[in-house]
Amino acid sequence: MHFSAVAIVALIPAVLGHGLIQSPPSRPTGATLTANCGSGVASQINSDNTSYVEALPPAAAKDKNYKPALCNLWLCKGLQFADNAANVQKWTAGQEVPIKVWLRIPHEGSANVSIVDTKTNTIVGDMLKVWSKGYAPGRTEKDAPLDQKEFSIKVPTGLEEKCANAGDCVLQWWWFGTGAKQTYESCVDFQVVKPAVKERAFNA
Ligand SMILES: *[C@@H]1O[C@H](CO)[C@@H](O)[C@H](O)[C@H]1NC(C)=O
Ligand SMILES: *[C@@H]1O[C@H](CO)[C@@H](O)[C@H](O)[C@H]1NC(C)=O
Ligand SMILES: [Cu+2]
Repeated sequence: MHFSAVAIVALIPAVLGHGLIQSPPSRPTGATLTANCGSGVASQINSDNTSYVEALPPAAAKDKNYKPALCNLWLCKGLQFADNAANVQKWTAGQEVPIKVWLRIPHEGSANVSIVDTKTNTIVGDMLKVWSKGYAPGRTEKDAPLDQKEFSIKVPTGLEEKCANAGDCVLQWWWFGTGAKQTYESCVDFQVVKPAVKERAFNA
């Protein structure tokens, strides 16, 4: 067609996406996303669920079904707890949780993993993982060091109240490609449960 080769190459990063948490299962799209964020946002994520956040606000702004009070595009890309309610992880303090990230297309930059209070969109406690630079270098997924794609986090102590109810907290992976100036977010839903052993001792 009449696209130049340069234009086509420039289009690829916008069309193909970038990354998400593959395991444990991260928030997918669903009926609640469409209801709260609108079908423009939903169809963007449906066409590429690893796509970047910056493309979403313009899509939402055009959509009369976008409800900013229920859809924060900068928290889990607007993906909704109700669409992931079947995949709530049950964790205990101190547990090591293996995480697997799909870095579909690398864009070197920074990344981190933290627990976020979904009501206030604030980070709870310390970052669980930080790559302040050098995250996702190279051109294909295999260029990225294995420990950027497969790592584990330790569930902090003291979240048994704050994160007792599914949906109140998420584990969020956040990556910013410095050159591309694109942000990627992916969230795991979990609840922190009290260890069974302790409860038995307490009741005795
Ligand atoms: C993302 O899309 C891929 C197909 O491209 C699918 O296999 C995967 O389950 C999806 N993941 C999420 C979290 O939506
Ligand atoms: C976490 O990562 C995001 C994206 O790279 C970045 O904007 C933010 O400043 C980081 N925060 C910390 C404390 O590393
Ligand atoms: Cu890109």
